[in-house]
Amino acid sequence: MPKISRRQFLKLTAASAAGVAAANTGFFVHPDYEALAVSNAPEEVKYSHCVMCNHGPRCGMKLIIKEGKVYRVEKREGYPNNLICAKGVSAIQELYAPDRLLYPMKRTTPKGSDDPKWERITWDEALATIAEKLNEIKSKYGAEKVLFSTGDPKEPRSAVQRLAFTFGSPNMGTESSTCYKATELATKLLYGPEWFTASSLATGAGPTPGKTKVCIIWGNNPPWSAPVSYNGMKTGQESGTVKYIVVDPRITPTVHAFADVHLQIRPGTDGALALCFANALIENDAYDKDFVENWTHGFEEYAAYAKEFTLEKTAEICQIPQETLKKAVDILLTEGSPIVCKSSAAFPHHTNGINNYRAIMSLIPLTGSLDVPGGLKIADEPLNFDEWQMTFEFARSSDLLPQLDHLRVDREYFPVWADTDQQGSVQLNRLPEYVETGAIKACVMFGGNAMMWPQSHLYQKAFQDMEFCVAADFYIRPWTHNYVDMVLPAAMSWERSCPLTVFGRKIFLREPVVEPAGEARSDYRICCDIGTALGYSEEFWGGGEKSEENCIRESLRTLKVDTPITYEDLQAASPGPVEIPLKGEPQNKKYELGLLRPDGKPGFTTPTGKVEFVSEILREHGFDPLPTYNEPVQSPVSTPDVYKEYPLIMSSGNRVPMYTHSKERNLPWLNQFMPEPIVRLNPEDAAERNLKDGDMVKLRSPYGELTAKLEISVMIKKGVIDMFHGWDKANVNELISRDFDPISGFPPFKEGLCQVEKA
Ligand SMILES: Nc1nc2c(c(=O)[nH]1)N[C@H]1C(S)=C(S)[C@@H](COP(=O)(O)OP(=O)(O)OC[C@H]3O[C@@H](n4cnc5c(=O)[nH]c(N)nc54)[C@H](O)[C@@H]3O)O[C@H]1N2
Ligand SMILES: Nc1nc2c(c(=O)[nH]1)N[C@H]1C(S)=C(S)[C@@H](COP(=O)(O)OP(=O)(O)OC[C@H]3O[C@@H](n4cnc5c(=O)[nH]c(N)nc54)[C@H](O)[C@@H]3O)O[C@H]1N2
Ligand code: SF4
Ligand SMILES: [Mo]
Repeated sequence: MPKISRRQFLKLTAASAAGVAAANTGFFVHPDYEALAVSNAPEEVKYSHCVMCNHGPRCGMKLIIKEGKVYRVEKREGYPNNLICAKGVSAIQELYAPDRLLYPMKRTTPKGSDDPKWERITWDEALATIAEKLNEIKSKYGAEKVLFSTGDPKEPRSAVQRLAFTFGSPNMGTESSTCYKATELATKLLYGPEWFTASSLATGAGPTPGKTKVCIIWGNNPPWSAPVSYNGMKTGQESGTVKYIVVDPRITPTVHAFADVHLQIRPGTDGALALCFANALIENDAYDKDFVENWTHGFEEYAAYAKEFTLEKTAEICQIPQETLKKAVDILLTEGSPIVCKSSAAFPHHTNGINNYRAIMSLIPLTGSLDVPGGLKIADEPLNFDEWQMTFEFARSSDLLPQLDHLRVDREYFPVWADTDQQGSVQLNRLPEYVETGAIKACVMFGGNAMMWPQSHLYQKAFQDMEFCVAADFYIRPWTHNYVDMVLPAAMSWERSCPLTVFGRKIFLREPVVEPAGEARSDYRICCDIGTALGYSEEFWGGGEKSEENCIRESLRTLKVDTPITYEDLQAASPGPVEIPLKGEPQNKKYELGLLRPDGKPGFTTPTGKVEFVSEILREHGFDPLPTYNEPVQSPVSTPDVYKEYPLIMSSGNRVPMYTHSKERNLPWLNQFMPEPIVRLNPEDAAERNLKDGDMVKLRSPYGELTAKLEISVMIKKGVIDMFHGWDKANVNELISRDFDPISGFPPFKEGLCQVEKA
């Protein structure tokens, strides 16, 4: 039975103030493990899914329940994703953790003080206070001054959008301010702002067995960050016909599992590498002339620019040996197309992130690999679901948002983002400025985390300076909640039924498998309760216990399908799905068939109607329209003076298998694998500094410093450090600059400069 140290246990139980569950034993595994193990109570089987990573894969789970408690987690056969990793099994500890938030609480000391002295309040009091404060701000300053937000938890999004837009604020922002949306934006600049095409191409895809010739994996390590997608990629590999190029500054499990060639690149220089590949393909006549001639815009300019990126120059920029680079180029030239690029939502964490990514993704049209078998496929007949699985109509982004769009808080800072966003997801990274200028005065957040951002203290101050701030979460997280006025207990995945669980064309009903802990309520119910308290009873069905069912019914009512699907249909099919068949056959080359544009004409939704190597949207906004390669804002090349004092490149937030962002440090089953923050350094860099494995080291940047334990590893490229984010007492984001990518507003999490020395 796993044990936790006395220190960890004290940490867990320290939070057991009123409203937080008390620990029952010193070795926290499961509150009733021993009793349930010998209990003769009948076992019930129920079905749900896991949201322990980022509400992304949603691996199916068969749950064994005894005496009303989840006792065992098993694989859910027949579910689209049915892998269960260590984090998935630990969802039991997440559910029953002794420090779970159980009741609404209001603070009784000023915001920002070390101890908010939380006081339990009733839901009635909480809802009345929220309604009074928000309505007061609305009448004094305007509804748009209230920000609605979600963090990495994606599932609450649609309900929070519905709440924001009904209230009259277009200012709903998500963690996608640092994740995914930049890949989507780069894709929109290539293919046009229409969301369905962009979202199906944004992060690329793995190979199709027997069809794909080359798969280039750019900065993505799925064995640790997405085991489900790793399994899929393995299947592609089994055909034996795909060649893999892996581009990563670290020697990851992905490199071991796949790479025919590993390009151990200097962080932030991928744009140069992609342009070098483009140049080689063009110079050797190995590109798709037909596609380029008929369906693309700006080829001549792009080809002329790419010419600058010779093998020699690129090897130097990217710090890759020229012979290794040549091997990769030879694979591209000899294997032919279609190719696929597989990347990740976190890839553009660079000051030149958008343009690096545009350069990468331009290789798809250049090689004629768009929407052909074995290439990057565009979704067939996409359903009108919002990104997080209620309909656009449910989220009210189709009817209310367009009328509110002019009140967006981000347009002045990030106009390309604002102009191409159809869903209502404002860029949040300038939150300190929004609050400082009075553009935002209050916030309602669901699963927010102030440590998500570079120089987190500015965001903590922003929450603190607002007139009112309320947060719904599973736990009280001091690094965020010390700066808010009120916390609300949110129900976890197994305790709730919203949103609908959609995989492609399969819709599953998720029935709650246990009662919510304490007075926790699901995010959908909380939104309906707040909406009702604000005076929108009709839009939120009066809130209350039937809120989730009402939300599901509304989503199904607004689902655009020939044969309507009802709640009862889903119940009857459960635990299986209701599947919506395609009307026609899956299509290739949908741009030829007029399936990508609202007017039904062939082509794309870009200003020119073609794939834009040279972006007219960027030109219109005064940016260089080419996928230009720019050095990171701080780098050995662009700031040699800073580099003298900080001679290491800081790569932060590369995923570790046992944690998701700031979560799960309170779960003993996971915490034992990495009980404290570590900084990884190459053996040569460590030797130069006289450092030993396990030394406590100081990590410094021009912006701050922290202390962590050193792990010496050949995994990381010489000259680069590797540190995970989300550590309360060693928050690497305090060391990162706020030099945002000027197009996407994304922070440079993976390219700044730093130094490591003995603590
Ligand atoms: N330095 C650095 N910083 C980074 C990154 C990096 O690579 N490097 N990555 C960025 C990326 S890609 C992302 S996505 C963000 C992470 O985004 P964050 O929002 O920072 O993610 P988490 O730390 O998971 O915090 C989520 C919070 O939501 C709560 N929560 C979880 N599920 C639910 C739910 O269903 N309902 C409610 N109400 N609450 C819930 C959790 O308890 C937790 O407090 O971080 C970004 N920050
Ligand atoms: N266990 C776990 N899983 C997660 C998460 C988590 O926190 N924990 N977070 C989830 C979220 S929100 C996201 S967005 C995804 C992220 O998923 P991924 O982006 O796949 O995350 P990583 O596994 O860190 O892979 C990124 C790889 O990029 C490399 N890299 C860093 N800088 C550069 C660069 O400049 N160029 C190139 N070519 N490579 C670079 C790193 O060395 C690393 O191996 O993971 C999701 N899954
Ligand atoms: S990969 Fe692991 S943490 Fe993520 S959904 Fe699946 S089981 Fe849960
Ligand atoms: Mo992310």
